[in-house]
Amino acid sequence: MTIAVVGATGMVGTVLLKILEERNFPISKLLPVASERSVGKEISFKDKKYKIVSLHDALKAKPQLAIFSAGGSTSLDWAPKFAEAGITVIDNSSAWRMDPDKKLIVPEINANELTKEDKIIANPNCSTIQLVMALAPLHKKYTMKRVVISTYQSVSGTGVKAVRQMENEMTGVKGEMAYPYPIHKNALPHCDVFEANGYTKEEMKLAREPQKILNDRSFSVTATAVRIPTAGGHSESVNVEFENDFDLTDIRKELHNTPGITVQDNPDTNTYPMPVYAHDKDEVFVGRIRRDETQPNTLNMWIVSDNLRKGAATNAIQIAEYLVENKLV
Ligand code: A2P
Ligand code: 11C
Repeated sequence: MTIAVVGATGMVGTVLLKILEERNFPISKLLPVASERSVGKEISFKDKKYKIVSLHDALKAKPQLAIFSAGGSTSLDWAPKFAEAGITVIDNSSAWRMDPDKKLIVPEINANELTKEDKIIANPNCSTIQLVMALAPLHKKYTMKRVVISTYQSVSGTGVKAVRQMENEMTGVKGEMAYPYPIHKNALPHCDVFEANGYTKEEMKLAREPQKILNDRSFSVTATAVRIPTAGGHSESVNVEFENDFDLTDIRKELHNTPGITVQDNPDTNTYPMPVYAHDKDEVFVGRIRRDETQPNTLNMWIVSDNLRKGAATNAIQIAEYLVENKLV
């Protein structure tokens, strides 16, 4: 099929192209799209060179599928135009996630909601995807009441400018700042912009998106999102209170049996998930699984995943694969 990748020169776009190639996604024609600044430049895909095209030209070419990862405003402006032309859009921005008419999909959890009529499909936020991957099987079995999460997020989630800021600071080079403060040797309790309630937008994505994905508003999530000077993935410290009691062995077994999850949990051998290990992998890694001894039916765990892969590109491509396999596109 003909597929457009919008934001092909960006942090997520580059990984999207790499994973489309790795998974041998059925592509007869690729349309790499970026801003007017990049039109005409070349990118490589499967040993061939492709010229970057504009959004206008990509729309005119009428691909069957377009994966957008070029920021919220590009998606707000252009996804409806593509959809009106009959093109199915998988959107990686936050633009459509909480729109009641759009589905928010993590394929392992709710791909079965998708139909041919879904023309704009939202990909959840990176920190949400790895969280719900671990919560979904446990919620099914023990029923969650409340989740308290603190994140330790990679600079790659902010984009190319932030990765460059960290590298410049590490090597003592003066350059453009993506953050209001240095990130090297620092931790910023500030991911995305602040909202009126004092939380950041990233924290509110973590509060709202899991309820929509799990189609259940009976549990709540409260979050603190922190940017740390790491590049390979996001980490999360998660405390979950359930309605029902659990056995730790069963929790490990549930997670172990969940496709897409790898349990790394052995204090005797210092085995636990870390961004350096999760980097460039598609799984969600879970460890430090232990009972919260201060409260009944409550669990602590540590979740790590590559935010550019399962947190963004891999999840979007899994949605595309589901659409193709089920003839929905
Ligand atoms: P460009 O490289 O031409 O700026 P990141 O999230 O890593 O910053 O990348 C953002 C991606 O979105 C890049 O590929 C960027 O292209 C693309 N992009 C930004 N603005 C637009 C726009 N108005 N139309 C199309 N693509 C855009
Ligand atoms: C971060 N979660 O790491 C962001 C990146 O809503 O898609 C992705 C922003 C989004 O800051």
